[in-house]
Amino acid sequence: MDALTQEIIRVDRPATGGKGEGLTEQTFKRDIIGHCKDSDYVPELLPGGTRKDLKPLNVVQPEGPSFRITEESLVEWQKWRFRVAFNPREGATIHDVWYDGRSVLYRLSVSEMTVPYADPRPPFHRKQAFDFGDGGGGNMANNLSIGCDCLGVIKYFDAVMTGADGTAKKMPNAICLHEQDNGIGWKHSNWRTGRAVVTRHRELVVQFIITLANYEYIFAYKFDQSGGITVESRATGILNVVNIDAGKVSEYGNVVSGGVLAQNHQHIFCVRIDPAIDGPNNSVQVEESHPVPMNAVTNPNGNFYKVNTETMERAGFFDAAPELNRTVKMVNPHKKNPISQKPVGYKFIPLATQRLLADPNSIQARRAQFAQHHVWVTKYRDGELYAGGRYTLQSQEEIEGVSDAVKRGDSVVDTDVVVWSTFGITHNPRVEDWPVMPVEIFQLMIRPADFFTANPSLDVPSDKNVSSRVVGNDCCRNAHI
Ligand SMILES: [Cu+2]
Repeated sequence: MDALTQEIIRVDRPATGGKGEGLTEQTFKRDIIGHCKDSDYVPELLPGGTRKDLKPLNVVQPEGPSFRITEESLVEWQKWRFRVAFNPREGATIHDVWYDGRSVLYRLSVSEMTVPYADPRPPFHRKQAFDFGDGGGGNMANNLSIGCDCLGVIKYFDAVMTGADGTAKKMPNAICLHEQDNGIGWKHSNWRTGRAVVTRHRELVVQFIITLANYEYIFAYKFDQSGGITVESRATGILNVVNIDAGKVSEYGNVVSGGVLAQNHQHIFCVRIDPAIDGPNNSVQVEESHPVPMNAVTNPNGNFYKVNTETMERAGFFDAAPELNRTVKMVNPHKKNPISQKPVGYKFIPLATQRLLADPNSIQARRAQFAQHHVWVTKYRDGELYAGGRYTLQSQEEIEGVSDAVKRGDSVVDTDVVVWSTFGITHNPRVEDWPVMPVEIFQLMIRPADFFTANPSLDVPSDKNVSSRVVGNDCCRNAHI
């Protein structure tokens, strides 16, 4: 359609064929949905209803939560202290993170994500979402509801958005904050004395959820008692699908239900980390563990491996290397750990997930340079927050995203550095992803590395949880072991 004259210029009928049929062949029957089946996920529409063997599992905090919120956005929880903010583009962002009076991060955010589809048939070759740049992680945020999206004692943060007419609009419950138990934190049983000491791994979770058309993404910033920060992303919702003729299969995706072709695609996220390890001026080290050939003098038994640490001099990019355990360390070069003599820092191991698959000359690849490498290191610049550039909607290429920032070639030694971590999933859909997809979980684990002088969670109490109890006899009468 010509948007100006509102005139229809052409009608395209997408191909619906299977393997071996051309990109534009018109193979469909007149009744194009006759072979499609009902696909429901709403409980009252399920033919068999929901399962009946679940008992309640309550999260009870009789004395209330251990966190404290003041000045609207200042969160204090045990030794952590940070601020929570919200904006239309990125959704929830974390600012000014301190642990026990020491600065850790200046800002933490989900910067961008892209979802390119791999079906070459027109018009599907155009399918590529930039969820934060196109729709807005904040614009599309859900109104979270108690007892469903978060369990336990919940603090909700409202957001204020700008309406299309420029007026301020309150978006209630856009972010939730709660504590959760994530299994064991640390444990040791002394075999000499028989004494076991065990602590729980409690986390403080800042969560927001976005719905972008068919998909849902659940993002969580999780702070733990050992000084760790985990950025978690969960993909769920409904696959983006197209029609396929009855009985056919396709090399462009998987048939997940009658007449339903779920096309192959990728989801590639980028998390922006602006560290402030004991102050704003930091450096980035890349640590690798290399095998060493057997050698009569230095490695006579062949078991030695060497750890190489290099400081990045200039802005640049590199990729995950699980074969070298490649690790990114954000360090303060002026402050040494008194025990290890190494600079204090925080580290993460880039997730070794597949990078963007589209041909480097394709529009998909040109629009998403950030998705072509796992780690980007840049020097801070005001307003430089978006990995895929500020304007992604109908873009032809990535402008002023991380790849342009790196091209400046700034020195990144002992300065205000920014580290960008790209990871994701190559999603070749399964039948089990239909009609609604079980969550696919990613976790970027940012951990202290010689920042403290010992395990910071040593002083977590190992108190017994008094509301836990042994299963009663009546419950397991029919169990056979
Ligand atoms: Cu997917």
